[in-house]
Order: sequence, then structure tokens, then C-alpha cells
Amino acid sequence: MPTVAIIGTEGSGKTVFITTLAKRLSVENKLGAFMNPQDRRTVQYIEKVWTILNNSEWPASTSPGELFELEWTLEWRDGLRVDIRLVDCAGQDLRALFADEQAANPEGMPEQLRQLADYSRAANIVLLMVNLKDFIGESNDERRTSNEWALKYALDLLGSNGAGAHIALVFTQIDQYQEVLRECSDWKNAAKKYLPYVYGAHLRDDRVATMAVASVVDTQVILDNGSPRRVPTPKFRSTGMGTMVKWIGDQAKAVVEKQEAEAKHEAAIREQKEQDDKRVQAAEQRRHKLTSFLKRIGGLAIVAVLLIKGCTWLTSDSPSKGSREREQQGPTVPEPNMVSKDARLVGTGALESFGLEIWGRVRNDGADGNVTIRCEFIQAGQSWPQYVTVRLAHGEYYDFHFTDRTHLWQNSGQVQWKAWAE
Ligand SMILES: Nc1nc2c(ncn2[C@@H]2O[C@H](COP(=O)(O)OP(=O)(O)O)[C@@H](O)[C@H]2O)c(=O)[nH]1
Ligand SMILES: [Mg+2]
Repeated sequence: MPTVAIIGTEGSGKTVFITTLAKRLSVENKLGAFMNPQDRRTVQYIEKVWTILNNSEWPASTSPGELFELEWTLEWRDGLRVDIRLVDCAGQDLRALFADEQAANPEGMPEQLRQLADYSRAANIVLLMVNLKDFIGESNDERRTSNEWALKYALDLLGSNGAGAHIALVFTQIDQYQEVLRECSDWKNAAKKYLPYVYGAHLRDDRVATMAVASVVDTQVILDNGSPRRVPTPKFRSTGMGTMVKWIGDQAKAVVEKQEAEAKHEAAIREQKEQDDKRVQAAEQRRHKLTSFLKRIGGLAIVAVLLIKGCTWLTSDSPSKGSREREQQGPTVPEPNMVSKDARLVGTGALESFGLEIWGRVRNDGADGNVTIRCEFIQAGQSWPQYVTVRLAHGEYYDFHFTDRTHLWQNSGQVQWKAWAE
């Protein structure tokens, strides 16, 4: 929802203005606009001030920030709505509302003013309420210049803060300045005459709209302790309200259209990005498929090559050539072959003791080299080994012969033996 900030220094006429506007729009106007108060306090406040005005009195001046508590939504029949808040501050705070140093140093700003500043800076529509008395009626040149400077500075900052707020300078209490209007023919010309710097910087090219209102057109003079004073006439009329509400509505429409266009644009960008992402994903998948296909093909190719190679190996004569070569070269290690072996008892001549004799023949069927012939004499779980190593040429025989006469004695028990060649 677009937000509206109605900003003005003390005495600019905000309290009387908002009360009059809220009361006049508490029923729908002819353009279908309606001020919807957002809480009971807002209604109570407006009712109280309205009663005061209709009792021919002005409301007591409000302390800065008090009016900010009030809140309305201004609503049109077509569904358009804006949030309205009032920002009242002292003249010197008008700059602080928009000044960058304050934004950069929010701790230096009183909490109350910070709230006002936050709202004002973010507002889509800003109405700056100006009482011409601060310029025309101000006989103090310095004060007049500083009033104008504060206003210009606020507008400068507002125009440059990038939020693109729709801004209007609103002259208030114009029932008192009909002479000025006659003299200048319109309010923009009056600004040119009485606020030349503000005019030159902001109003000249209509970047900032110029408007004028009189919340209380009908006034009467009363004697207050003998001195004459102007007070509202009961059932007073207002001027400029309709024009201002229409202007707010037009700006709000523009804000909403811009917001919608931006949202659409963002959605379009998002959609485009999603599509791009999808396209990238699809391309990625295609590439992945292709790579795995190629990998498979590659794998198959390797398998095919291996198969062909295998066939070649199987069919080629190279391996058999190798084995032939090996055959031609002969075996590389000795291959002892036990041709025969036997054993017999050898007596010492004495009956009580005997020995065992093992003999046999070994042939080397392998390469020339050393051959070891081993034997074991075994009796009652005990064994006594012997061995002999001989160098044998390929095909050469060796007759071996082992005897044990020391361990084998008595004819008791069974004698076992084994012999082998390595
Ligand atoms: N003649 C006339 N005087 C007004 C009008 N609005 C405000 N004033 C005078 O300006 C004073 C300040 O108005 P107020 O709304 O309280 O200003 P605020 O400080 O901005 O809230 C009032 O007490 C009135 O004397 C108006 O429409 N016509
Ligand atoms: Mg006030």
C-alpha cells in the first residue's frame, strides 16, 4: 500500500487540516474517497478537535510526534488505498527528517524523531504543509531566510533520496491570503515571489506540485479580553480539500502502477532466470547423456579391441614361438627325478644292533644345476635326517647312498624311512 506523509512545522495547520479532512471524508466524497480511521484513538482525537472548531475555537498546539500516533487509510471505491500519517516537527527538525548525517548517525536522533524520519523517508507521497505567514508575515529577515532554507533543504533531500516520492508543497490557511492570490494570480507565482529559492529549485519545472488549502474558510472576529481574534464560524466550509484528495489518488495510482510494473518486471526476470536455469539443466543433461554414451561406446570399443587382440594372441604364432624358444633354450631350473630308491637293514654282525641303508638313483630332467637328495630315518616318532647336494647336468644320473648305524638299534619297533630330491 502506498504511504502518505503529511509533514509540517508547528503552526502550519496540520491539526485543523487533518481534522477537517477526516470529518469531511468520514462519508465518501463525490469521487468515492473515504478516510478510514485505523483505531479508536484516531476517531476520538478527530471528534474532540472537530467539536472545538465548531465551538468557534482553535485546538491547543500539539507536541511534536503526537499527531504521528494517528493513522488512516484513504480508500477509493475502486480498491485503491493509501496509508496516511502526520509528521509534525520543529522547524530545525525538518532538515533532520531527511538529512543524510542523521540517517548515518541514527543514535544522535531522538527515538521519536527517528520514527518520523523513517516513515517520511520511505513515504511514496509527501505533502509539505507551509504557512505563508512564515514568509510573508515574518518581518525578521534572518528568520524568514532560515525558514525558506529549511524548506528548500528538505525538498532537496526528498528529491534526491532515490525513493522517487511524489511531492507537493501545500500552502495552508489560504483564506488569510486572498490578497496575495489576487496579487500573484496563482499560488505558484506566489511561491516565486515569496519563496524564490524553493521555487527556482523545485516548483519551476513542476517536479514538486503546488497546492493550496483552507481548512477553515469561514471565520469570525471575536473580542478576547478586549482584543479582537479570528475564530472558526460554526459549520465553516473548507477549500482545496477535493483537489488535494484527487491529487493524492492520482499519485497513489501512479505508485501502484509502478510497483505492479516493477513486480511484473521482477517476475519476468525471475521467470526468464528459471527458464534459463532449465535450459542450462537440459543442456547439462544432454551433455551428461552424450558423455555416458561416449563412455559406453568407448568401453565397448576397448572391449572390442581387447577381444580382437585376444583373438590375435590366440591365433598368432607368437606365443607358441615363445614356448618354442623356451623349448629351444631348455628349462631354466634343475628338475630332479627320483628314478629308483630302496632301503635295507645293515647288520653290524651283532644281533642286538643294526643299521639301515638307503640308496637310489636320481636323474636331472631340468637345467644344469644343484640337486639335493634328502632322507629321513624314523623310529618311534624320532627322525634323523641326512642329505647330499650334487651338481648334475641335464640328463645326468646320480646314485645316492645313506646309512645310519648309530640311532637304529635293537630289532624292536618298526623302522621307517623316506627319501626325496629337490
Ligand atoms: N484562518 C485560518 N486559520 C487557521 C487554519 N488552520 C489553522 N489555522 C490557524 O493556525 C493555527 C495552528 O493550526 P494547527 O492546525 O494547530 O497547526 P499545527 O501546529 O500544524 O497542528 C491555529 O490555531 C489557527 O490559528 C485555517 O484553515 N484558516
Ligand atoms: Mg498541531
